Amino acid sequence: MYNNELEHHPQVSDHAVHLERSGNILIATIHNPPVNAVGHAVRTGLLAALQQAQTDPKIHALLLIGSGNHFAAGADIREFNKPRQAPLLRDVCNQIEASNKPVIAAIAGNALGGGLEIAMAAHYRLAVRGSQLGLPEVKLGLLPGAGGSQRSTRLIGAAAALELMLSGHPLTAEQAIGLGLVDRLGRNARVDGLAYTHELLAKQCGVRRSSKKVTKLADPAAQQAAIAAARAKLPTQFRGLLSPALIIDCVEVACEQPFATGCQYEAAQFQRCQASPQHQALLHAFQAERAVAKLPNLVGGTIRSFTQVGVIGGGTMGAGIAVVMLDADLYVTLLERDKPSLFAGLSRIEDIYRQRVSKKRLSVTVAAARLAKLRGTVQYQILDTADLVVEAVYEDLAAKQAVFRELDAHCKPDAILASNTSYLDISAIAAVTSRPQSVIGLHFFSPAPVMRLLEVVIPPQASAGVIVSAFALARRLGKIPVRTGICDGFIGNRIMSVYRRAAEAMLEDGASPYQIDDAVRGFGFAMGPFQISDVAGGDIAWATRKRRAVHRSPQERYVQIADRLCEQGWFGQKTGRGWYHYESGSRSGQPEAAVLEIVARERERVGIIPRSFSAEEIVRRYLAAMINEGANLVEEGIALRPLDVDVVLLAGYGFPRHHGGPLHYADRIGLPKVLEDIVTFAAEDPLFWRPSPLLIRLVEQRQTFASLNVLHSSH
Ligand code: 3H9
Repeated sequence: MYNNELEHHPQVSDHAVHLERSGNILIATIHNPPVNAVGHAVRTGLLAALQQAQTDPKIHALLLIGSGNHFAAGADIREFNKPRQAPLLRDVCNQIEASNKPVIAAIAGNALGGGLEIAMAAHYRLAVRGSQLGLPEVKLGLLPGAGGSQRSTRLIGAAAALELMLSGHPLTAEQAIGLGLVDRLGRNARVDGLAYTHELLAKQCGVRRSSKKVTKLADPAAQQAAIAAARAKLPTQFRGLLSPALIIDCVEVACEQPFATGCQYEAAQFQRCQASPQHQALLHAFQAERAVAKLPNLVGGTIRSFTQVGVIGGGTMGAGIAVVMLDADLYVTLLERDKPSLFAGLSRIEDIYRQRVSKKRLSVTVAAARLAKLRGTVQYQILDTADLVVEAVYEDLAAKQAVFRELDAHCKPDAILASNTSYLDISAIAAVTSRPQSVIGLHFFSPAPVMRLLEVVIPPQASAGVIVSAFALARRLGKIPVRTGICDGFIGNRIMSVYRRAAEAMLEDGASPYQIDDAVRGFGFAMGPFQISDVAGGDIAWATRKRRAVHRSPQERYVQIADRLCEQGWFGQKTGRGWYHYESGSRSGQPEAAVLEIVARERERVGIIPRSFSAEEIVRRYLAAMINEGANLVEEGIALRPLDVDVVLLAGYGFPRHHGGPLHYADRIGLPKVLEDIVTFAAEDPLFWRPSPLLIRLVEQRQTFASLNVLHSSH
């Protein structure tokens, strides 16, 4: 057995790459938890392994594996903003390929980015079934920078390489073998890797250099067609993005130029990407999405386990939440007030699974297994074993309090009681129970199974155990949890109501809804505010405006145009008319002359002479409103850090990821500039454009929002 032959050689073992010998094979294990990122120590360790393999005549081959659940998840992103330290990954890969003794990579878990580049530089590749092989650099605004674009094109051809690099999605081992990216499937990286290496040695297979492989490039016309097809998609799929365009260029060079020229070209493009604001923004988004799940100010608390979940209310939101729970393998009991509502709720859930099956996103068997964990009830006592209950009834404090009184009476003492309210005071809901420490807000976004954001609303009474459990649950549900304190609208909806008001003011002052939507899309949002209103239903925001009317200051500028539309029954897509009109059943709207007439009449009524707006000014005002309110939320302690605001807008409101979120973007354009804009706008509406005290302070101290992220994260 190969395992019994293992010898350990601590004298050559580097901290991040363990070396051991198995007969005439040197095994190098990348060990850099949590994800085996290829940092400086790993690169140095790999070179030491190569050196050992080259110089020791008893070694005939080098086997590369990873420890834990990963082969290697890519270059170490923590080194990105530091000076580069030799050896560079590109040189390590080239030396691996140049080895005179066969190098075999045996992949288990993730081989991503630089991790896959190492594997592609090796002479042979084995992958454990189910492992993931990908080049996700594009998601960080980068491209493979260690020869990956050149080797992948040679190994799998331009079309597959482009798909791998432009999508950033990993291939499974099974897909990778189909493409020729790996040579062998296995069950265990070490055991099967050793067996494969022995087999290669026995057959005297020798080295096989990826850079020399030409068979996949044999048909230049096919490669060019793949490149042209990818370029044609740039304006629609990757509008305004740098790295996708450069990835295509690199593939083209790989098809036409010698390997060394291609690598030089790739290195130059990698550096261009690395220096771009897009990379900084995407890196910030990646790191911020992980940082939000950390709660630096929280002490203690034990994570509870979840098996059974109750969901109160089977409307769109409740049904969606039930699906999220079922998808996470939890047992779900849906409670409704009467049998007809219960049947309607249960069939909504079934419909979601039916659609997934018909779209081939889920197999019939898996859908059936998930639905088998669902039951319905109209009696609260059935929820006595639930570990968590999420209430999703309509937004009415009294109705929610009534639900929580029932839950308090029937749920077990350590159950977590959560409300999905999108603006009500959770403390007032908790107050009707005998256990306010167990009450929390879990604000899902619609459609709940799709949207990754989960605002975790934390009332002051909530216990540490409840909070950490909610965050642990979010991870299990595949959501990005962001802590928020209590205020009307929490982080996301509060900011949205402000930038919507900025958009409506521009509308009344002279911009058309179509011009505003266009400008906002031009910045990178998928939709503008008026399109979103049509999708969400104008009646929802109308109800909120009516609710807030009693608290509205008479001095506040209130634009009534949206109300005029709603009074006509024009609520958007669902009524076939809103800011746009929709041909029967169509989801794409057309500008509506009648809307422009209403807008003109309203301007006349309030005595506004319309003026023109450039797209640039529209975006500047829209974002200034967003940034200012984001700063207010941090100042008030509703959001823990600026990065929490960024993640809410990125994960829940379609803020373009390559701008990193509103507060990251504000840092980039410069806070003095943002403040100057707000002060200028304030001349026309001082109540709305009140600069946030935090923004003023940061400008005075010549600081950035990012400085507050660092402060809080190091607690
Ligand atoms: C690249 O390779 C460039 C090269 O082509 C060229 C170079 C010249 N480095 O996501 P998780 C941390 S670009 C350092 O929660 P999961 C992460 O921050 C890179 N750290 O786990 C977190 O830390 P913390 C291309 C990293 O199981 C912890 O690991 N590669 C890195 O849900 C756990 O992460 C990628 O883009 C890294 N590369 O998912 C892959 N990756 O606990 C990026 C993660 O302190 N990574 N961390 O918050 C991923 O996609 C996921 O992390 C992965 C695991 C799927 C691996």
